[in-house]
Amino acid sequence: MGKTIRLTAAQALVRYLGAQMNEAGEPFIAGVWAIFGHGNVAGLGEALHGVKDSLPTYRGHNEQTMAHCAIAYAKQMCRTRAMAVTSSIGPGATNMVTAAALAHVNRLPVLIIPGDVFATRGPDPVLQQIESFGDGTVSANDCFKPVSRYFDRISRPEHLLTALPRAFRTMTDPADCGPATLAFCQDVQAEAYDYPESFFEPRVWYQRRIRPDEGELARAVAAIKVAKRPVIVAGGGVHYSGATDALQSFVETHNIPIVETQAGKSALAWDHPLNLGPVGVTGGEPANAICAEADLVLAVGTRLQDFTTGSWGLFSNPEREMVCLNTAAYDTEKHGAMPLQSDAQVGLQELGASLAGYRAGAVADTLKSDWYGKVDKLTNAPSDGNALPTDMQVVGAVQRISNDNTVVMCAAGTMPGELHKLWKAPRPGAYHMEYGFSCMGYEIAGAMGIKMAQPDRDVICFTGDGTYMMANSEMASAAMMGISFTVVITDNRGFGCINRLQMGTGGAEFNNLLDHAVHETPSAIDFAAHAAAMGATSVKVASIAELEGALAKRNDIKGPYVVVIDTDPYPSTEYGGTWWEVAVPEVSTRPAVNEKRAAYEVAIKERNTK
Ligand SMILES: Cc1ncc(C[n+]2csc(CCOP(=O)(O)OP(=O)(O)O)c2C)c(N)n1
Ligand SMILES: [Mg+2]
Repeated sequence: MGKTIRLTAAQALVRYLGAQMNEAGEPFIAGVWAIFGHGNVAGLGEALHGVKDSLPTYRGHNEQTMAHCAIAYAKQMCRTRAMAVTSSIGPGATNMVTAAALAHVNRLPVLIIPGDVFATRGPDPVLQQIESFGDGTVSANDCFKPVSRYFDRISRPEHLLTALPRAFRTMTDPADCGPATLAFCQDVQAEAYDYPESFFEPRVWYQRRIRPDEGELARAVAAIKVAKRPVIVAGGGVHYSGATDALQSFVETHNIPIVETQAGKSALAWDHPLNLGPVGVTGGEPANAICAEADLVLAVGTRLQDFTTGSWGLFSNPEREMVCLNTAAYDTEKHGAMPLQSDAQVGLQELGASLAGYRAGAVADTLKSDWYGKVDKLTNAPSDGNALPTDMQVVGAVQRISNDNTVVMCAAGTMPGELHKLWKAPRPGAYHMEYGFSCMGYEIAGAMGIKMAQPDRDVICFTGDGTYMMANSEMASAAMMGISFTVVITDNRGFGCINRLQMGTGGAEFNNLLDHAVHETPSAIDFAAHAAAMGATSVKVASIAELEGALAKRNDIKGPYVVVIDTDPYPSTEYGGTWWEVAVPEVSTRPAVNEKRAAYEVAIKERNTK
């Protein structure tokens, strides 16, 4: 037997984390976000202190948002690095369940280490312990099971010998990628064991690049070769695979236009002639027109969620074939698609080699110029002295002060749709949108994670008042750690996008805008003062011109910089878009609802007969 080393399980875990490398020779786990409690302070906390110079520990303010920061970091790093997040048992742990779900939906790596109850059960029930009457093995951490790609409970020190490699395999496997949760029993963290020294030898986790199966490739090639009007739907997998160059050379060789999902946006520069821009419910007219007519849809690295497919109403050519190129087998057969399981980069290269000589027909270039003419009109609209600015004008102001180094980010509210439609992303990675879970409260922590991933980038976060109110406390972490990014708060005094959706489904305006909510005193939140209280530099501006002026100063400011502007909750970009299925009540006493229900039934029928 080889040499062993006596360590507590917590010491073993942190030592193992430090030895896991990515292909570039960097530690795969860049740092650990931690909020301690009785479930992790003595065990894991003490162990983390021992390695703090090589594996930094960061102190957050909320477990969910610490995890959002970690997830945004991994997304911006295209999954080549990740962070760990640890909490105590009970509420600290369950606070991370939402973030785990976010990482699960978006296929992003994060190592979640909640403390767990005593494996010995000696002191049961401990503070914060859930007691299941019918199952002695259940703890609060069982909530992570459906939202983790790998879940394990470390109830003996030697469990780490199998659990940790599985967790890393999961986080570094492009197909399985997602959150790995190791629920770490409090007593086990502190328990010593003779670990084999070989367990801690440095290990490199290489990105697996699955090559296409010959038969799948041949069938996909045959389908593409006969296509007259093919289109590529570029998803997040294009970025994660590092396939943006491969995509560009593929489309240029074969003259195939691309359209971009929220996660795929910036796969090609916005002004590349073959980039027809945003697709789907938050998409533009060029992309949606080409998708409606396409006889072949090549979906690359996309989960094909409803915002992309227009609830499967968009790809409406009756002759249409769909090929799903995806590293995850699960995604390759959606909606009867022809599977092409492969890494995006390698898959595009191999498809390209087999398609030699194939070129699709020309795409009308007026589609794009018409669209961007409309975009510019909205984003550059002159201020109407009396009216509140629109969110589109805010996008325009930010676009004008941005440059090639800027990364814009967002997750929920009005802005994801506006940015998808209107933002002109100049290069891959310039657009970071969490629209798999579209989780309110991702933004501020996420912006911090992006800046930690790419300290030289100019990170600009868009957030509505609603999502700011849901989770903002990592602003204080960013201020404390001197992490610089810009936050644009569009304050329309409520949940503007949901209010519009409510009206769009025949509903009465109710419980979304603050004025329409039960209140005694009208809500008037001073966001600039609030952000300043947490250590941010902040300013409230009264116009689009002032917004531009304030944003132009952002490079001189250290730490988070918050610019607040009041906007009109009602207008949004009406151009573009496509049907989105939102269920409307079948019976109602309100005529507006009945009218929308009738339209809904027509739309479903149309979709189902395509
Ligand atoms: C955690 C969470 N809760 C609820 C929702 C549903 N939702 C999506 S956007 C939104 C309102 C966002 O309001 P705000 O941030 O002010 O953006 P606005 O549309 O007003 O610009 C709500 C409630 C969500 N996406 N995430
Ligand atoms: Mg709002």
